[in-house]
Amino acid sequence: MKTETRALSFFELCDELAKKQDSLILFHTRPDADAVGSAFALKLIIEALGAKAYCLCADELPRRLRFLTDSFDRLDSVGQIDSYRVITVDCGSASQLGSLYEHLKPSLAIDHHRTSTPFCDGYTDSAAAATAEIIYEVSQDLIERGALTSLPRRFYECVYAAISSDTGSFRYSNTTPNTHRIAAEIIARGIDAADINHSLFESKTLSELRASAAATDHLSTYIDGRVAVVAFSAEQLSRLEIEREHYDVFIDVARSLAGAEVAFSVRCAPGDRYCRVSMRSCGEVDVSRICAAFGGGGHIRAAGCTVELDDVNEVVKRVLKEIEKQL
Ligand SMILES: [Mn+2]
Repeated sequence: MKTETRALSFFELCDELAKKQDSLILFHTRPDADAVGSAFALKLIIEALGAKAYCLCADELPRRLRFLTDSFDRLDSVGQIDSYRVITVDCGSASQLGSLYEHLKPSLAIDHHRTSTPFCDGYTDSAAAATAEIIYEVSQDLIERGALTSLPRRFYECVYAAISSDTGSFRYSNTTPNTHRIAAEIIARGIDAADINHSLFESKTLSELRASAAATDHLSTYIDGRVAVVAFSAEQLSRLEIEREHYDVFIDVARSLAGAEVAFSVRCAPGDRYCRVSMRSCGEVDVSRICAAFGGGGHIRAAGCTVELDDVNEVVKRVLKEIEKQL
């Protein structure tokens, strides 16, 4: 494993991506719209340059993101992998690549996570609300240089969906004037932003709505209501028949409780020997520091970690103890 990694400047990133080079684009497990949107937008840039590109993930495409693409590419259909440049997007650590990291060694990482463990040379901009903001800026630079003439409408739809998703439809504190500027430029191109936002936020399956109702039932508060928690054991999740791809609603329910400064969800999925923790801050608490204490990371107001224990109550206790230090 390479120990020395180099942080690229934005111009070096653009120089690298201006090369016509066949590429594999990897993104994190449990993919979200920023991971998928950034990867497919980058694929369209590389294809516009005249090279081949494949988007790979260790997990399946979640049903709710199928409006962005039909499917991911498969490693076994790529052929001779040695001839490809390997790029990661929206991925803060090698472990987030899952099983792909056993087969592929990335040479370029493009990311916006504040706490990240570099695993190869890369460009990180933690001021970017989404990795797709970086991909968009690169595309504009390549157009200015004359390396690219135009990009398909799909490119702009992917970037818009990624940014809207990571900003909670421009509501979260990571939303900047630059985020709105990029969104405005994209909408001016005639994409259907309302339709994308409907797919992202307003179209839920019955099972997802049931997951949300169960999360509301399981909501607890601690430290005078300053901390909101939704926790599910493996046994509860299988009894309630909540599907894996809807686990994300737990943190959304917890963070919507008025007065909560910190919200977190803990769940042990059926068959897992560990708990997954998602955390959000609505106040001063830096949740990336709390998650870093458990080997995870993320952003100041949105972070996560994995705790190698299947006892959900014990994990809630340990996380609360860490939060108390900052409250
Ligand atoms: Mn992201």
